[in-house]
Amino acid sequence: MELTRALETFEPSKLKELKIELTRFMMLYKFALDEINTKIDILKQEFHYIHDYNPIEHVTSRVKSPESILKKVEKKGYELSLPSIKENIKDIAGIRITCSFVSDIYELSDMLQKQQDIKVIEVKDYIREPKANGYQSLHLVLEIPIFMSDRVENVCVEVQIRTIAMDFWASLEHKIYYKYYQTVPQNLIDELKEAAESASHLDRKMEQIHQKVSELKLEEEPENKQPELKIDNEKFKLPYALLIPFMKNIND
Ligand code: 0O2
Repeated sequence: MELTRALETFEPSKLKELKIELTRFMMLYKFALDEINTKIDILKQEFHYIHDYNPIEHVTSRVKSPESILKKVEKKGYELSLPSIKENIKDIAGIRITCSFVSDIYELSDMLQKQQDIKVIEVKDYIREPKANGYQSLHLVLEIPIFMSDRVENVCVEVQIRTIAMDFWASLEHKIYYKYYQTVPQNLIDELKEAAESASHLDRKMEQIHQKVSELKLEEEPENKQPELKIDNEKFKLPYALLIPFMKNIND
């Protein structure tokens, strides 16, 4: 009630100024998400063309709502100002990538971390070291420059990379505990951890099967088949005459 009264006494021009400032602030995070999403999409397409296989199941992204930002500021006891929020809250822009296999997670993470315009601020590997409750995921905080009309701003994006099984567990764990403020009984904590271990076992099993099938596919490849390449679902046969000069270069 007090806040509503304070807002009523706020000069309209000041309120408008504040709204513009906040919009500019939030926009930066939206642009940072666009940049990283484009990078992920390029990696995904490149991977698909080269290896004829897509390591990414799906990608979701979100900008944290001002309400959630405020909650986090209060919970962590940060100063309530835009520079402090930018400095302290690294997950205002968040991307979640679901990969097919655990090895894809590390491959994708390496590819992102190697990009020249990306600065790695933090890596938390909850796959090698799962949280006490069983939560698994690879978390990266990446900083990317955003080129505005009059300035360059370095903006952080939190990237969470996990498998379908890890995502399944995390989504349901969140749903189960959402707005449950009591102490969780130990037997339920243990059962949830057991479920996370089962998810991890499933990941290992599926990856083993995937590797074995990939080896079988390689063995099956006919030796004399004319090579071809595929771009946007269009197949192009590669004439041997085109390949010979390249072969020479490789053999030199
Ligand atoms: P939301 O709504 O997903 O954004 P931080 O609070 O981020 O400063 P922390 O806990 O060290 O500090 O960060 P960490 O470990 O990198 O985890 C942050 C995010 O990971 C969480 O964001 C969740 O998305 C996810 N996460 C971490 N632990 C768990 C877990 O035990 N279960 C589930 N389901 N998700 C988890 P937010 O801000 O909590 O929420």
